[in-house]
Amino acid sequence: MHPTLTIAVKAARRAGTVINRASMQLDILTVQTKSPNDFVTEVDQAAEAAIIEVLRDAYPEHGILAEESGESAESANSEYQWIIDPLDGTTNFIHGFPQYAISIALAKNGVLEQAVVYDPTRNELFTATKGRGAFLNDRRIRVSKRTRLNDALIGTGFPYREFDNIDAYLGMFKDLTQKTAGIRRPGAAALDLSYVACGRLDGFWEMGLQPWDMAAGVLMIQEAGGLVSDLAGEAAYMETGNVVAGTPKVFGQLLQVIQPHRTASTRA
Ligand code: 2AM
Ligand code: CA
Ligand code: CA
Ligand code: CA
Repeated sequence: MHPTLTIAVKAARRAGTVINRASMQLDILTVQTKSPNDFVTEVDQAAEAAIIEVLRDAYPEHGILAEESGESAESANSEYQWIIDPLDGTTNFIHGFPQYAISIALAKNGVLEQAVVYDPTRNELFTATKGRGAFLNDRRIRVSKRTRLNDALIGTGFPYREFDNIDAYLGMFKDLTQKTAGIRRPGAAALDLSYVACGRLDGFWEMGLQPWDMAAGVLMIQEAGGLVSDLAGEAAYMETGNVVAGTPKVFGQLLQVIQPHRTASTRA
């Protein structure tokens, strides 16, 4: 394993310990509301602090972009940036619904190089290094061999914030319920993307994501032989927050169903 990835895995496992311990006493959890429908707990913050401590110790000059603490002072000058979601799926976590993960990615000059997504409830560790493939624990993973949208199981996330996009989203949803084998909404985008990478899902789409929701999962899919784009079929997903992904064949068909539902504010 690349030494940088080893550090990222160490950071993710530390956060996993924090989260697993807290999951045993959810009754004493303090939930704060950042904005309507957007929750944060002391566990998100403690997990993020644990991750940043490990990364800073190893790479003090690297920049950091993390959900709960924002962008570090080093980010402006460093060619390296860590993109961190310390607890992806906070709503699930709060409810004891076991579908959440830690997501850590490293970008060099904006290009994703390393990725870790760790599911602490199942002890599943997804990793990827640019040009070196993707892994689940010690096993090499590939996207599924499914070729037809009709046979495909597709993951998604519902809009919860930018409700101006909801009609465009619901149009896509309505169409896809009739053109796929099924749609799943597990609730943690980083894990959903990792599930595409290992073939549990054949495709995925969501609108309004943040960079930390998708950075690690995107590299995971690419290194597993899948395709990722924004709604225009281009690569601006980190900027627009809209992402479409899948096996090479399913991806194209998914994009074709989605595209007619785009609006002026959701072109890409
Ligand atoms: P979070 O738990 O790290 O905030 C995509 O659905 C992403 O949106 C999730 O991975 C989740 O990341 C984020 N999100 C924030 N608030 C949400 C909510 N109320 N319902 C669903 N997802 C939410
Ligand atoms: Ca959040
Ligand atoms: Ca998230
Ligand atoms: Ca989070």
